[in-house]
Amino acid sequence: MGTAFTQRLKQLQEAHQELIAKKNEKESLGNGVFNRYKNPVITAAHTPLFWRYDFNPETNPFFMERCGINAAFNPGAIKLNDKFLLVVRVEGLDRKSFFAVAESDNGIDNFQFWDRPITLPETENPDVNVYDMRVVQHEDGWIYGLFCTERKDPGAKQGDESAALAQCGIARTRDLVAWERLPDLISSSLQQRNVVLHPEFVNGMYGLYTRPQDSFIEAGTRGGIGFGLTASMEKAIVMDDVIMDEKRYHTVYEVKNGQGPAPIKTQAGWLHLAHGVRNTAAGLRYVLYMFLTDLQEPAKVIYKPAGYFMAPEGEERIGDVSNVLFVNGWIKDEDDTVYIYYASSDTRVHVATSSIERLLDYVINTPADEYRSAASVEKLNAQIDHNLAFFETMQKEAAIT
Ligand code: M1P
Repeated sequence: MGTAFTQRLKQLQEAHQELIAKKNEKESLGNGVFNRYKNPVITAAHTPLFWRYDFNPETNPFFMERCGINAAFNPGAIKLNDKFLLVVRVEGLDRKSFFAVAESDNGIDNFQFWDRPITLPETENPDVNVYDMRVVQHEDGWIYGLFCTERKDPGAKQGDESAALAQCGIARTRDLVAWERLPDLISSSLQQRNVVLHPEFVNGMYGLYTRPQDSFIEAGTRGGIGFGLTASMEKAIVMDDVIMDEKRYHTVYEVKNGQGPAPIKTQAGWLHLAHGVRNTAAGLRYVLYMFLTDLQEPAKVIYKPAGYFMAPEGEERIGDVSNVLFVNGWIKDEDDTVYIYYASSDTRVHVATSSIERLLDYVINTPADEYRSAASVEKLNAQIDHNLAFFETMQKEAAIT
């Protein structure tokens, strides 16, 4: 074994170890709703070296990368056996994504990938690309993974090598190791991304959040988050989904939107996290927003703050697809801490923490969008009046004592 090989191997191992062992810290102050953390929790560099390098000096004398990883982002999330587990979308240099599990004891740092990526069985119609798995512990006892399966559009014009069909793939597992593939969702739309399983039965049926689109990129006429029921996940069919949260002019979700992870059940309703997309001169901008739905009717929105909950900041703005925050995984811990695993610019994964109490306060007490600048000024004046009255009371009380 040459010295150069040994030295490079040692340096790479040390750098990898240092990255995995790095402690994460909350960013100071924040907005009171959630706390960001300083370091991304998963990057392409977190993937094991033995995935990327051939360790045999005879077959890899320069110790060069053989199977490079481009990005690690958009993870599903679940807590199992006291471990925080992320089902990460890992993308190779060949642009193909696959799923791999990374685990941590505390949910904020030291995420380490399991030795092997997930071997996901295929249907008789092989997937070309799979991504963005929503992992849901359903009350039927299975853990379901719903993800986007993408294939070339069979109707593409000759020479068009980019037209694609996105559909919802479905698999289930007990342990995230062995997966059973079920048939893809049959739905009302030829394009179906961001499909999410509701964690409880609704009137004895499985509830699915959908996102029908007219084309691969464009939401078109039926844009919005839909909701529909299916009797079985072994042959899931939703033909009559209704749009429960629509795209709307001059909002942060005017171009399209999509359900994030499965909603969290709270005393006040189902807490939802979603992404909204708008167009700008610099291209599409993806931000996260929240809303609350009725406990008995999970498709009925009862509170929805105006604007975004979280938008890309600092280095989050830059990546393979810049100006994007996307989320498909969060974990509510036993103490009601909520760990939000969001990805930035289709490149890396971050964590932000909050609590059910804070998120409910945010979603219930943040004013709703009234869709006009003048209404926004009215809202602001109402808050200013409220504060001035409060300051006056405080001053009077201080004068008396
Ligand atoms: O590139 C941003 C995101 O674009 C898609 O999301 P949507 O279907 O809402 O446009 C997905 O490909 C997602 O993975 C990606 O992060």
